[in-house]
Amino acid sequence: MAKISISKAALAVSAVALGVTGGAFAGVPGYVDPTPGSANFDLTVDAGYISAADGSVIYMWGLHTPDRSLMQYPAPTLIVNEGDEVSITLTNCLDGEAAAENTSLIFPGFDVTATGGVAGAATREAAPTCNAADSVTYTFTADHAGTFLYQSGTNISVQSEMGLGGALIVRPTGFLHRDEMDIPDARPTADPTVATEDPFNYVPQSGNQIAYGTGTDFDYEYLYVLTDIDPDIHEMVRIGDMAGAKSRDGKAVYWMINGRAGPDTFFANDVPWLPTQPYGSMTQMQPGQKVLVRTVSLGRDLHPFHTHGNNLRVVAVDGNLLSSVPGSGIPDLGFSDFTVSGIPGQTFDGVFEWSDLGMGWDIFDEATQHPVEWHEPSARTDGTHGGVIPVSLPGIPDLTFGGFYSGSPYLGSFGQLPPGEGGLNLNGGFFYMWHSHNEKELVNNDIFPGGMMTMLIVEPFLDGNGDQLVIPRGSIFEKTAN
Ligand SMILES: [Cu+2]
Repeated sequence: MAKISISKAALAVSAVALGVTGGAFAGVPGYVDPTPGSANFDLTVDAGYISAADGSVIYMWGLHTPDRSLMQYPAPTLIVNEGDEVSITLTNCLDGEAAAENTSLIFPGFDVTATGGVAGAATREAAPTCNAADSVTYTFTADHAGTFLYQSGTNISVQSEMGLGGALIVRPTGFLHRDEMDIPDARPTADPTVATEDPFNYVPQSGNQIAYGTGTDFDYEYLYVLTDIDPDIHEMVRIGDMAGAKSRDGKAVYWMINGRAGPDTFFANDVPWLPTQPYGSMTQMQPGQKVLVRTVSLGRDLHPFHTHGNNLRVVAVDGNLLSSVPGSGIPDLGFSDFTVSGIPGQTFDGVFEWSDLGMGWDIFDEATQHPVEWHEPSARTDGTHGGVIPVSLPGIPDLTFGGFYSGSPYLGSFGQLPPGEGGLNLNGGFFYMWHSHNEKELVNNDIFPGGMMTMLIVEPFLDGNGDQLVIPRGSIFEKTAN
């Protein structure tokens, strides 16, 4: 047993070093106005640089809130409540840049009033003076819940490419964060529906985590802002050749989730070595839980997005619940698919679920290893309780591993691996790649693997030390900037 402890400690060190765990998980980091009923934000446009995972550096235009001195990519995620009067003031600090020009913001799906600045083609624009006197304020009522995008409304083909776009989330009326996830109660219960070997029960925590209505409840939520980058356009803008930038058809060689190219997507939020790319996208859940996937497509390209491990059930598109009965909150017109297209300019919300049902063996290995593993009782209806893996695994010399294999087919377990293998799977979870199925987008400027790719980890209920493993909720990542 001592040997196992040592190897787990080594696993922990290497996984933390890679950033797979530790720090703030992905969730939906974003900004909220701390004043109840108020939704005021100040956004500044600045130039800056981001890093792609192949080591290249790309010139960007981005937005940031007052708590940050650097622009960020994508733009700050703004989180408001249904019914809020939203007010966003834009100040343009592109002064000094070779291609400095006016900029603006548009909020598709809302009836916006713009004041200040100068008239532009789509809305009022802020001149690049970095002077508050030239700022524009956009106000609108967040009159319906959902996942929305906002982006530049000026010279859009270039300014959107340069990074001026992000996500806006409107919480529905009645939304209430849960402090904790639904966890199995550590105390045995007398519930007769739970098998005697499994004396643990789920205890729903208070709260009302819904995306739209009662039929869109979730345990965790994650945001995926999908973008693509043609670095030649960025270089033209950097040297002041706006005519060249405007005339160029985008030819992306980088594809990003939340402003990062894989495998930087795995890192936690706010890692110090990516100061202008604060949002990770590593997705975590435990068997039986529901993950809300909010997807925002801000690039030029269509991305057929794969959620390995199970289908994604799409419940809303462009902030509209797919329901035949308006107001019911039930997405009865939703659809389930393994590949859902992220269409440029569109958002969609999907609910992802994963359980051991139908796996064909008991993923908890309760027959031999975890006689009282905490688990989701409802997933125990396929007759595999206590079942062993139904095939003989090949010998170790015949296997190829990769860093994410724990050495065991059982959740929360570790097996022997050859020296140098494994090491990135801290808790013995199951890793699934979530990615664009346009396979050319799985590169960083032709270097594989990378690009529009992240991971889902189905985590066990116990960590490598046998302690309860709690995945933090998105709520703890909300920041205030005003
Ligand atoms: Cu795939």
